[in-house]
Amino acid sequence: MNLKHDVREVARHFQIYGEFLGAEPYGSGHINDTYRASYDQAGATTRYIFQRINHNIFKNPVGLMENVQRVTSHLAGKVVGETDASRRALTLIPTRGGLAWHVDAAGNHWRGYLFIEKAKTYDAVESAEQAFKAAKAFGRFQKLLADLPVPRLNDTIPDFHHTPKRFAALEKVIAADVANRAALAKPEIEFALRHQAICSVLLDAQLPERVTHNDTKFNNVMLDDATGEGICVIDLDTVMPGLVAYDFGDMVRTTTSPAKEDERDLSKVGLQFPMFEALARGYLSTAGEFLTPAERKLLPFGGKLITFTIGLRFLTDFLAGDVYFKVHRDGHNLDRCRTQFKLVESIEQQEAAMNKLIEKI
Ligand code: ADP
Ligand code: GN1
Ligand code: MG
Repeated sequence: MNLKHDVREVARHFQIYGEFLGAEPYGSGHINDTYRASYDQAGATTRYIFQRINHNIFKNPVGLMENVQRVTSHLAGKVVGETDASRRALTLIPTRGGLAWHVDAAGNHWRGYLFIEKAKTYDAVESAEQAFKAAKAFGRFQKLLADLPVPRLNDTIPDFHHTPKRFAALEKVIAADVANRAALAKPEIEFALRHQAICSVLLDAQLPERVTHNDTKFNNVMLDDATGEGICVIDLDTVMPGLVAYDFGDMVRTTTSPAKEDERDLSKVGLQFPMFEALARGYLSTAGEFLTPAERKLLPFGGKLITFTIGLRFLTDFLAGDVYFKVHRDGHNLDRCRTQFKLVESIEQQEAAMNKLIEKI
């Protein structure tokens, strides 16, 4: 296979014993380049993940890797002694020079992880049980990081979930219309502009800052093949100080509608209440004990706001000519935006019931 990167050459720099057998692109993330590599270790085949950090998006890859090192070692300390401990937190592979990342000749930053075997990620949720288990794992993740020692983690992307700034970025690309696409997205632009009033609600609510994941989409938690348990939270690039409403919100965005993020048949997109209920119960089973009343109350709103915000970002990228998210077909970002806005509408219709349920649990 002709790969975009020479993974064999990258892999040489990591402390892995055995013979490199090969590597292939892996996963469906929108940002980094992920490869699964196989090794022959004394007759047994063992696998590893190598990832190239997208430095166009993460401008400070070293600061990012410092975060990842601190977070993974903190989590490893928490799960030590549990069965299957090495599958419950990501484990970085050190380089031959003893660092947690390798910089290649082209200036790319690479990291290696133990491959979490016998578990999978899913691009679309299949059952309420999965929603429960994923949310429980993300809640536990926040709980385990609540006592991460100072200093504050680096902001790997400043203002990542700052919706008013995301809104302003959209207004800017609408005005410039560099790719000549605004005419193709009229209803979506109108939808976005109509919703400006919700943008600053969470920022104005004076919620506590915590260590949060910030990218809790359903395919960023690995579910155990045998038990379905959310065994390991992955994709730690955006773990930084944030609000729990965004984390819960991104779970709502990606686990309450059974459709894929880029589904074209919008009749398949919508919040299914039993999924939301499972999600809320799963999350509160681990995070419930540390949330303040205000945080708890704003969880459903977080679902609406983050879905709207990610929709804004897809729309912005569509209008800018697809410069941020990886795309695999024409109009891909517009399709993604449409599913988000459809889901926002569906949440709006059910928001009162969602709020009531959170009060009840
Ligand atoms: P991105 O930032 O591009 O989304 P991720 O870190 O989420 O990258 O990785 C992409 C995919 O690779 C994940 O959805 C998951 O399926 C797989 N993956 C990542 N890390 C591991 C790991 N340590 N073990 C097994 N699979 C992994
Ligand atoms: C990106 O890396 P990935 O694919 O898990 C994005 C998230 C978006 C998500 C939408 C660093 O996540 O913010 O919510 O796509 N990550 C970054 O699917 O921008
Ligand atoms: Mg991911």
